[in-house]
Amino acid sequence: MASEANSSAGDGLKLPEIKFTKLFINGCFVDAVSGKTFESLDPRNGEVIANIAAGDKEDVDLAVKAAREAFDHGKWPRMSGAERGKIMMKYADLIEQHAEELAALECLDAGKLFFLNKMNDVPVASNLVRYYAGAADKIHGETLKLSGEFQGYTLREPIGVVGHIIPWNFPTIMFFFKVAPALAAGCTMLVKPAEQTPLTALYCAHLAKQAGFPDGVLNVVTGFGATAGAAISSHMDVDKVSFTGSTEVGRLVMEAAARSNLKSVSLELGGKSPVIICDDADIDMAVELARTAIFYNKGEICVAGSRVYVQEGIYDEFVRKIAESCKSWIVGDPFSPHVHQGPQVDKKQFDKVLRYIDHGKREGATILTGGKACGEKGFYIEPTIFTDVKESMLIAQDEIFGPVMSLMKFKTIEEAIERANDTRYGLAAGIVTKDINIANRLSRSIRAGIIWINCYLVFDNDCPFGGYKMSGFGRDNGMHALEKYLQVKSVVIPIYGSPW
Ligand code: TXE
Repeated sequence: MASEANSSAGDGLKLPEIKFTKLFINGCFVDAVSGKTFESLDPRNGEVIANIAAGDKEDVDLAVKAAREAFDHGKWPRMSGAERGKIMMKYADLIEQHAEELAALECLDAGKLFFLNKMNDVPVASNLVRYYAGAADKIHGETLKLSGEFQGYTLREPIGVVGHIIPWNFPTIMFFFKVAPALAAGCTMLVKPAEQTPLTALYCAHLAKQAGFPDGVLNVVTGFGATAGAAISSHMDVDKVSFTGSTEVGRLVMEAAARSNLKSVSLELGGKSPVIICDDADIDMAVELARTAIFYNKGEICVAGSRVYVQEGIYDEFVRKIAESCKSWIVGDPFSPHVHQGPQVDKKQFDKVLRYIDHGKREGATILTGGKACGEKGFYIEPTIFTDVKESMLIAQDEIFGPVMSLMKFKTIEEAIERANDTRYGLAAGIVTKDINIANRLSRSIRAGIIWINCYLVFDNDCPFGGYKMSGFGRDNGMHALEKYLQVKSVVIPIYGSPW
């Protein structure tokens, strides 16, 4: 189970030992049926971190069988919500106690900043589990006064066996975005982490065992999308698939669900989010906000503020200041506390981002800062800003998923609304203004699932998150996420005895 990685990280931190590399099915770590493995790579240098079990259809079948048995005959869906909540609270404590190790694994596997993982991502995960643990005993239906001499009530029951297919940009948070509400609802499940970042999901499976979840409730099948992922979305015995990833694969997941058993589907997909900065904005604050909105997590975040619209009165000053501010944005080893931006997750994403940068140059946009790879090895890219961008350009339409901002000038609020909505996506938007009327008008007019006014990237357990348009449907976080994992059953009873 153990394997070797590089023994040192930036600033003298010791790299974590990799203890879990096998599939987690029915409470045990097991090899893939085929015996095959795949390499998980360190994005700092492209070197192999560990060989991970490559799950395929047969392994998905075994995990679904375990989850089905745990759902149909096991304790988990039949326990009181309070009992489920108690085990989940223990799980949250364990996640918190292992924050250092989880943060380091995430850094190694995904190139995400170690200190942010530890201070943000892991606490977000444990708090999510606590939030839904608290909700587990508050799932109730309605009483219904029906016409005629009947009364009724609704039951909200767990939807069944859930398949969660998750991406690599926030591996730990995504795991719990999906797993925590589904556990609270009483579902059983399997998770397929992204092939780029399997390590924290396996570690979290081990912690689930320690927390005392019955075997089969939570299974993890590592492997590739076209094999393990597709086996989940087309499985006849999976009741729901919850997916976060690309719009292209979201479409495949929905098609597979339709072709198999019409399982319920929720999709959280890509984005091309606008940040609108009005003439009355505090420019320094707006610069800081816009910079973080795009470069946070190296731009590998579905809500990245990749299109920045600045009103003409402050445009020139904004351009000057944001170019200046990029000089202090440090790209380097994500284990170092001084670094703001680590490497892109893998060579495929690195090449994709560089291709878009080249395309932007060829389309006639102007490079204000960055524009190329940096470092001798690994997948590092300079924070890049384009000016002279038009909506018709590919860099203004496609989700680049890297540290690349398109900066544009606008005149009127009507124009800003029109251009902000000129996208097939609708995940998030930012507005910077001191005028409450403009803020209200913009927030009502922009078609996106979350609008941040004078802030950006503010998430909360209680704040629903998901997309409009081709950014998908269904919500993570908040009580809305719990709904995704519940069915409503109506029960009807005559008031004065059976009429038949
Ligand atoms: O995503 P995929 P990729 C966007 C972003 C990025 C692009 C490509 O623009 O550059 O997608 O990234 C699994 N059936 N986002 O190629 O392929 C896969 O194994 C079932 C936005 O990595 O969508 C992984 O677990 N599953 C996004 C998950 O889907 C399949 C986060 C996501 O991978 C499958 C990530 C299939 N046929 C990328 N093919 C966000 N919304 O945050 C793949 N998968």
